[in-house]
Amino acid sequence: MKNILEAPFLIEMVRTTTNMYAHGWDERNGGNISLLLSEEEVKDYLDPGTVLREISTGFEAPELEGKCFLVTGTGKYFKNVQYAPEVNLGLVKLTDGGKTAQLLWGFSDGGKFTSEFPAHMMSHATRLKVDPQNRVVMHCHPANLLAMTYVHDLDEKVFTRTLWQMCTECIVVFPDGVNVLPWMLCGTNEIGIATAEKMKTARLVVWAQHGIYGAGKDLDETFGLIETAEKAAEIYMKIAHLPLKNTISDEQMHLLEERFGVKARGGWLD
Ligand code: 2HA
Ligand code: ZN
Repeated sequence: MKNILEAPFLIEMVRTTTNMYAHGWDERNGGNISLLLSEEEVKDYLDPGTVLREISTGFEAPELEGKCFLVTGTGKYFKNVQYAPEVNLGLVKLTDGGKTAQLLWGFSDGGKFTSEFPAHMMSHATRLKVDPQNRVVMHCHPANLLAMTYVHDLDEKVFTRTLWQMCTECIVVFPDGVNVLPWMLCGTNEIGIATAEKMKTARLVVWAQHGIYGAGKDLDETFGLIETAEKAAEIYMKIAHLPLKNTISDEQMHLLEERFGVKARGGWLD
């Protein structure tokens, strides 16, 4: 067996958590990531038949039966992942219709997956139906997106249009827009179900007064998606209290759609 600490997926996960911490998106134990891995990717690094522990998930996800995920641990700090990946990360395989997670590697201090595991797994199940290439669900607490949920209308179309208007590239990066959930209790199956429902129509879901979820085909792309939305929110928070003199018009948005071959969410542009 090869050393799992040298696996490309593990190196990328360590780099991503470290980078997210450096961006200030994951204070203390804030944030969590899950990365779907193929059997092909893991087979050289561990034996899927060797189960260290079985952990009950508290939900069902039959669509994810037999699937392996590298996931951040509950109560663990993103800033520490790079120093002790085997303590702060775990690799699990879902069995029993998603009700049981078999721990194949990691969580070596007896820990377990993130408290937001339901939202992650339910979002994976939803996004895989929309896009079979989806591999990543990422949650974090970027300051400007969070700030925006205190002062901006939470209507999804209005919220998205504001973000699109803040940077030219936004509509190109997230033409499907941003969905928004009102404040809900985190860590529950209920917020998991609600998040997954919102993931049917967009890869970004804001949790008002809490943070954001992003989904994508790899860690880099998903990071970039959240990074772009957070940049737009930063511009908004810099200008919201000033008289607005200019913006990006819907006509200009249509030029971007044409130039970059994207289509904005139906009916969200005039
Ligand atoms: O894992 O971010 O939403 C800590 C959180 C909970
Ligand atoms: Zn959170």
